[in-house]
Amino acid sequence: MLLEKYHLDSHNEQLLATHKKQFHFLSESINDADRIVQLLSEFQVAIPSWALGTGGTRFGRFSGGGEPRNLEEKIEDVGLLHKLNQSSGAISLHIPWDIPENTAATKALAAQHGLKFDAVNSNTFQDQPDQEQSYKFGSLQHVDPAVRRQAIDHNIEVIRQGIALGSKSLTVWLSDGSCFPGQLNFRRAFQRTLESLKEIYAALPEDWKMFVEYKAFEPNFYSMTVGDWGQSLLYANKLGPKAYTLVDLGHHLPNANIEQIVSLLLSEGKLAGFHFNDSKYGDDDLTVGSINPYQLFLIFNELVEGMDARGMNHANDLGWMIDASHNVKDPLEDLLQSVEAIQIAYAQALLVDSKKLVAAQDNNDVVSAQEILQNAYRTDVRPLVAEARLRSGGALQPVELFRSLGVRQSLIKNRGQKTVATGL
Ligand SMILES: [Mn+2]
Repeated sequence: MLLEKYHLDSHNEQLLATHKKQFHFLSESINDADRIVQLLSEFQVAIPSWALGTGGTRFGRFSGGGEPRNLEEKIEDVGLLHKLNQSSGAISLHIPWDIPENTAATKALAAQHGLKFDAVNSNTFQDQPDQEQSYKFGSLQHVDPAVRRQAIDHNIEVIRQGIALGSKSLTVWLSDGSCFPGQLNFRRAFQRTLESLKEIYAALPEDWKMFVEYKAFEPNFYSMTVGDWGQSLLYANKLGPKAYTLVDLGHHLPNANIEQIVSLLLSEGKLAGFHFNDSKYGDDDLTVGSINPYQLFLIFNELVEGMDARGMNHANDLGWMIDASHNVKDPLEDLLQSVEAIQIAYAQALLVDSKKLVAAQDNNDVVSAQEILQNAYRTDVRPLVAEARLRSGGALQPVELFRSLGVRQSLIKNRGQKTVATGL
């Protein structure tokens, strides 16, 4: 074990006095500190199996050393994160990058680390070595029924794998679309995709959800067949009550008002959940909160407002997952930063005085409305997040402990310098 309980205890012991001072100071200046800490403790963010190695770009990939070599090691890495922050209690598998060879053993290993299986993700955006039909011109939209059949069967197989693991949702992200005008008949491509999705939907167990993820561009650059939330919502509405729209923060055109999209999807009861990341230009997949933390806060503000309006449970009624990866950071340190950024934005959103905000809105008091939001956003809530970790048995400063224990060095020693995690 790279991280034992006594490591956590002695780390927390050293930081405890300073932390307590900061926590008490903050608790006295806000309402409901204990309630916020409790909600933070309950809030779990799923870690995708493909984020545990270096992401790379189309120009290259620089392995970081000690990357997990198989599914078991990926589960161990997520277990390590969860031990540090007590907020990463789920893993999301991508199939066929991660196919459990022995489902019972995989499940048992995850349970040993306190992990559940979040949404399972299908992949019809690249060809696998042994596959008969090519996805070069799309999958569920393809003009050839044999290609569509293969893509549908793959999704149904992913559902089957998910059932065995105890997962409850399937995320479908399609790269289908076109690169040039005239290449595709939009209406017919939509219809074919819908018919394919209907077959997959029919294979969902009763208590499952299907998440239809959209993306504005890339790898297709003229049209995407599920290109925005309107198209995703069309599919979800036509499919039925188990189908929802999934929002990936990086999948919009620049300057899109994502918080408004979230608000409306929530009020329609069609928001599935989130893929968190951050971006400067496009689908940059950068660390959550690293570029635009105010936007993240505004999104959480709509989430909290919208979920409360519908009486939803913040922790369980939507799917929360990180979908980020890149070349330059230690993937585990990066994930710790992402989870913390999510918790900070959530805690700030919980601080918003919603009654006062409604009163300001009803009086067209624009200045007060902005003050209310920014008072919450400018509160340093990190002591609340740290207190939630402390009460749950995690580390006060996860990245610091990760570094001081030399976890990466141990992983390199155990797994080797030149390991490559499965993925793109
Ligand atoms: Mn995504």
